This record gives sequence, structure tokens and C-alpha cells, in this order.
Amino acid sequence: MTKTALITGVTGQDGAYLAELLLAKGYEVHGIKRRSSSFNTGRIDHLYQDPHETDRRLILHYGDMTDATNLIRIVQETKPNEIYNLAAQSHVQVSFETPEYTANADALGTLRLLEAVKLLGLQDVTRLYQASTSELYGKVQGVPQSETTPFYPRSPYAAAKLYAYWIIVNYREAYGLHASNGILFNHESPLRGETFVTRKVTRGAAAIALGLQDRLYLGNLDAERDWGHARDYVEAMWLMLQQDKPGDYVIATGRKHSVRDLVTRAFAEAGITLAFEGHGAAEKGRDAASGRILVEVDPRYFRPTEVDLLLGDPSKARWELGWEARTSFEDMIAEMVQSDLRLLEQERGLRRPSEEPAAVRAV
Ligand code: NDP
Ligand code: GDR
Repeated sequence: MTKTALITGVTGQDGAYLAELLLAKGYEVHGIKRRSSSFNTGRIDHLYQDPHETDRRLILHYGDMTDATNLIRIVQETKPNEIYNLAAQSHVQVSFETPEYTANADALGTLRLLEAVKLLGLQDVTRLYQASTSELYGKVQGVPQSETTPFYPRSPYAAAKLYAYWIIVNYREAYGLHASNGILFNHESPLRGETFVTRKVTRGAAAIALGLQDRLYLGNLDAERDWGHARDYVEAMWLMLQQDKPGDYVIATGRKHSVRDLVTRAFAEAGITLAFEGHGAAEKGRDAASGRILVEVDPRYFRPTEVDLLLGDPSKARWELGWEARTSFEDMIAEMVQSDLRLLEQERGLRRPSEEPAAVRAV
């Protein structure tokens, strides 16, 4: 029998990779997208099927995590075997500017979805995956971080995700729901949003190499992250919902790099050797060949409270799910830089000579 999945946040990075994975496995996939004044389905356009096709397996519904009636209706109509709750205001720095909205979408949105399953009596039909995050660990209390490391959120985003994490655990214990938390460490890809640091850097390095941008402005270069590839991580989401019992799993590579390492690697992939000098807000990255300053620190990108180091221990996922990260940091950055070089070349080809290069927009 064909399985049915519902993905909230289907238009995001993970939603796109997960929809592709589930379609390849033969699922009927329902996705929730937000109404927007401009197109917001670019990441899944290659999966789109004309509504007039009879055997359509990707079906999009308008919806929003802040609208309980909408979520109840969609869950009632689709009666999914699996729900993947990926929708969120997912930018940590933006959450300091929109804390109430972030809590509404990320924390209460998760509760609304759980209530929809419970109110409709689908506890025994529907399994649920919650996009939890390594940001829960926040202020470093020891590394590597595992399922038993205490949480200490350091942003409105992380505090909202902490509520979501615990309400998933509570509904599992209180009502017997098959609901699992994936505590995913940072994962990236060519589909990553342009304002997250990896994509900002790979796009910036590509734009500078093509002569479309002079300089890249960044925040804290000392932050360290455990960066993996989104394509690998969505497999772990699916695996969690195939287990007999629900649970909470760290998904990570077990390797860390600083933002500075990331910048160095991305520029090298674009053909530029960078040399760093100075410290803190005065640090700069120079082109070792020409001496030109290409990277500068801009304190505007510093966060009110920073998460200095995230490094995951994925042992439980390895033993119980048989999951392991496959893509190395180096291969992933190479893939992202090459993809951005191609995209910018295309954009350059499409621009009229009088137009300002798109790449200089500050993100
Ligand atoms: P993205 O920001 O790329 O995608 C977020 C998705 O949520 C988009 O489809 C967005 O829609 C949608 N969305 C945002 N707000 C709402 C709302 N109010 N109602 C309905 N949909 C909404 O995130 P990722 O794909 O990177 O991440 C997926 C999930 O995993 C998120 O919950 C994130 O917090 C979490 N996570 C991500 C990690 C990572 O490293 N990528 C690590 C750990 C957790 P639109 O396209 O219209 O903006
Ligand atoms: P993060 O990702 O906050 O870990 O959240 P992000 O890429 O935004 O930042 C990672 C680290 O890089 C530092 N940094 C910068 N960050 C951005 N965005 N822009 C800059 O210019 C810059 N310069 C330095 C940051 O300070 C930070 O330390 C992501 C999101 O996907 C969350 O949804 C998810 O939960 C976590 O990863 C795990």
C-alpha cells in the first residue's frame, strides 16, 4: 500500500531533499507551503507535477504553523502515515528580532500539529518527526554533545525549539504517540538559504572570484560547528519513523570546523588563497596573491548571545538506525562553491549591463 507523508516546511532546504527522498521511495507526499507574494517553490520546482495529472504524488497545500484550523483540516484530509515537522522560522539571529513570531511558529506550531493528530484520533495511524536542533545545547557544557547532554538555549529560536522538543516527548509519554526528535547539527547544501553562514560564504567566494563582488562581511569567525550535508540528514529523519519505537537521536558528523576554516576552504575552491591577520572585530582576510582585503568582520553580524561550539556524537544513530554521515565537509563545500559559480554565471548572462550585480546585496 502507498504510504502518505505530510511535510511542513516543504519549500525549505530540508523539505526539498526529503520530498525527493520520499517520492523516490514511492510515497504520496503532501507539503504545506505558505502563501507568498512571490514564488517560493524554487527548491521543489523540479518535483512539481501539473495538478491535472492523474497519478500525482506531490500535492501542495497552503498553510501556516500559526493557524491551527488550517493544520487540523490538512491532517484530516491527508490522514498521513508520517508527518515531518520541518516548518520553522529557522534563523537564529533573526529570532532575536522576531522572538514572539518565532515562538508562535516554532514552539506553538509543533503543539498545534500534535493536537491535530490527537483530536482527529490518529495516534495509531500517524508517526511524527520533529526538527529539533543542536542549538538546544547552546552554552557549551562539554563536547561532544549527545542525547544526554543538558540543554542551555542561547536564543529565542533555541528556547522555542526547547518547548517543541519537550512537548514531543510529553505527547509521546502521555498519549502513546510515535513522535521522535531528530537533534540535527548544522547541515548545508547548495539549497541552503543565502543568509546562513555556509551559503553566504560559498556564494561570496564565488562572486568575488567572478569579479561580481569586492568584499565579504562576516560576524564571529571563531564559532565552531559540526557541518554535514542535508541530503544525508533527511535519510536519518526517515529512518527514525521506520523504527518500532520512537526516540530522540543526535544526527551529526562528529567533526568540527571554525567559520574561519570554512571561509579558507571555500575561497580555495574558488581559486583564491586567503591569509588572515588581526583579531576579533579587526580581523581581515587578504588575497595572498594580490594583497587585496576580501573578507572583513562586521560586528553587526555578532549575536547578543553566541553559541561557540557545537560538535555532535552520533553513536546512538549509528547503532540504532544504522545511519552515518556520508559526505565530507570538504566535498560539501566544493559542491556548494561550484554550484554558486554556475548560478552566478547564469545570473550574469541574464543581467542587462546597466544592472547592479545581484551578489553585492548584503545578507
Ligand atoms: P529553512 O529555513 O530552509 O526552511 C524552513 C521552512 O519552513 C520553509 O519551507 C519555510 O517556508 C517554512 N516556514 C517558516 N515559517 C513557517 C510558518 N509559520 N508556517 C509554515 N511554514 C513556515 O530550514 P531548513 O530546511 O534548513 O530546516 C528545516 C527544519 O530543521 C527547521 O525547523 C530548522 O529549524 C530545523 N533545523 C535545521 C538545521 C539546519 O542546519 N538546516 C539543523 C537543525 C534543525 P518559506 O519557504 O515560505 O520561507
Ligand atoms: P546557526 O547557523 O546559527 O548555527 O543555525 P548560521 O549559519 O546562521 O551560523 C553559524 C555560525 O556562524 C557564525 N557567523 C555567521 N552566521 C551568519 N548567519 N552570518 C554571518 O555573517 C556570520 N558570521 C559568522 C554565527 O555567529 C554562528 O556561530 C543553523 C540554523 O539552520 C538553525 O535553524 C539550526 O537549528 C542550527 O543551524 C543547528
